[in-house]
Amino acid sequence: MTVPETAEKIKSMEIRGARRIARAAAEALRDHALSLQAPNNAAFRQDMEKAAALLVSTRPTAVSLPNAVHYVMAGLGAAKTADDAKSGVIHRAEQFIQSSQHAVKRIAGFGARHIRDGDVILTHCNSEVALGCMIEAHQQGKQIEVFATEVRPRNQGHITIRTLNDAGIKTNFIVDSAVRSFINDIDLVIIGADAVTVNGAVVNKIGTSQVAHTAAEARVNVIVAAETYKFAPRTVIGELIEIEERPPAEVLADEIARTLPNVKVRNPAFDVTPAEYIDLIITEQGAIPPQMAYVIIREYLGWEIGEFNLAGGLPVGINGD
Ligand code: RI2
Repeated sequence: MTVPETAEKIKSMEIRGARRIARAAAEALRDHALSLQAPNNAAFRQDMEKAAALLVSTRPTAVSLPNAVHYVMAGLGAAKTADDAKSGVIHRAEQFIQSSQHAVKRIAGFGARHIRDGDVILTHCNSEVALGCMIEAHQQGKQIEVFATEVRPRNQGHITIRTLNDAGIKTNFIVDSAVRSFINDIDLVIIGADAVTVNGAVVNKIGTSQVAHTAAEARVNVIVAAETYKFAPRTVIGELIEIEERPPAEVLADEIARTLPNVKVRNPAFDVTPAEYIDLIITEQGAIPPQMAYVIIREYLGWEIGEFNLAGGLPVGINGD
């Protein structure tokens, strides 16, 4: 798939989910590098940077996207020729794709250990890693039951219940506003993340903070499954995560909205759950309390503060792995 095609599919959410977005961007950059016939290294770099910027501009919240792009673009490194730059980018893209697959498996393994036989689990939205934990526990023979929310307005819950159904897991499907009615039946909440900030706040699908708040009130543990590339390095220097606001028509049909001139439809796609409502974040490097998010950013993301391009735009590349 070309870079513009991938960018369009990410924007329209045909490709969605923080990990899938990141992976699709890495694949698009790899394929672009492969097909690019640049006359020299500078031209190659310039073209790749344009492609990277287009991909990053598609959705602002899921930090997995700029992190993946940053990782792949670091393959340009100190290359002196277009050929070196090309193989650097391809190598980094392949590495990212592989390590992302590996991360999902490791998180599933770690997460499953937190699920006990007989647990009733609540999940919100459609997170590949969160589902991976539940499926792993199920495959280990633990009898689990899941409550999955609908997830207005894009109904990602439909994808979640299909996956759970196909895995043979007993599942209850509820509207988002029914969470509090069922919270006393729940043993554990497991969700994914689009971004984790330096202070351990988790940015995830709209409604997540309500779920976590409700869980905290009922003393139900909340576990977040998130690969390290969902941690947001720029929050170290005070940058806030931008919350994407999507088209009003996702919430209210245009023909109805047109008849309501005094009504403005708001459609934020994500919200922020503070660290105090999260018990554990499970990464491929192990489980951490949210307060340790800084360590993940510092130790595993491989970004140094000096690498941040403070003027905005893409971060500058780094050398090596
Ligand atoms: P995985 C999704 O965002 C959801 O918020 C989900 O929890 C998160 O990405 C992580 O998904 P959207 O693309 O990477 O549906 O765990 O807006 O699959």
